[in-house]
Amino acid sequence: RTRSFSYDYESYHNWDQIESWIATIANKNPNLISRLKIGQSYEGRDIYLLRVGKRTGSPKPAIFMDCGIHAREWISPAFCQWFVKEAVRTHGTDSLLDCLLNELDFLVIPVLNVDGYVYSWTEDRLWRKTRSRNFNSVCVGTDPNRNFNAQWCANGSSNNPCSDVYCGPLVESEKEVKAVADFIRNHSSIIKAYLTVHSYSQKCLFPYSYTYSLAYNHNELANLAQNAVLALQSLYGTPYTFGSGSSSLYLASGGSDDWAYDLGIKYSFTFELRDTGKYGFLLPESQIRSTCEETMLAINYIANYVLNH
Ligand code: ING
Ligand code: ZN
Repeated sequence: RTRSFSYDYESYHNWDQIESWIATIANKNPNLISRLKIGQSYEGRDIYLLRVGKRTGSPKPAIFMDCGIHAREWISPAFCQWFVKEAVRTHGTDSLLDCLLNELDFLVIPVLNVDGYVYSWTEDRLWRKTRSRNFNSVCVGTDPNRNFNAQWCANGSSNNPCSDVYCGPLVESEKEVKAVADFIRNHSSIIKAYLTVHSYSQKCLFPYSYTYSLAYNHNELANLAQNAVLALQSLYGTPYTFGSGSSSLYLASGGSDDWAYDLGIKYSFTFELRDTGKYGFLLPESQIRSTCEETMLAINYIANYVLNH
């Protein structure tokens, strides 16, 4: 009832390949996947969202997940593609993911910062930001994960367009950020969890990053993150830590997970996938499979928890 096709999930793919993958996987699996365009990038590329879940006729809760906010973190889009592939592959097998897809939808953005992703393939492998032009500066781009409306442009961000953590000229100035924020606002009643996938440092983070203050359900988030990390580690023993962004990584305002949390999505997590710095953003393709397999366990754990709470 689902149809697979040949695609190498253990290689990194350029945007042209990912864009055609998005079309194909949606077209071949209409009972499980639908494709939406949620907006366009600064350079005019389409931003896609895949809704993954079984059609039931009644409205379902949803878990939102984006990949590729930062251009150079190539393992992130590889993971979102792996996740969708696993939904197709395990359809009808009574696996945990298959059962979850009876009850909820995953709303998956395989690559959010499409212009930056293209640039990281063609010009600068370590590019992070968007590709929007800046007024009165030769420097290009805004950090999309400093551009959300969460104490925008305060601690851990810069108002210098040449900085890699430039917050942008205005909140949601980036078309990519505006597109995802509008989508989430318009679907906030069904979205029960927000997940965003980055690399690297092997961490499961939750609000807040913009302050050292604790989230009101901090203990629940810490417990959930701990169990998600334990599930992940059960496969290959990959060491992961967890905690609020500010205490576990650094103070950073304008991040998407803090914004989603303050909008009312009480389960909001940033995953920082492999590794811890040996290869950093240049994670070898030989680690895609193991990284994605272990991460699936954490995502499935969180989804199952959220569905039952
Ligand atoms: N890390 C994130 C960053 O944007 C983060 C960490 C998470 C910041 C949540 C703010 C909010 O810096 C990477 N690797 O991009
Ligand atoms: Zn990142």
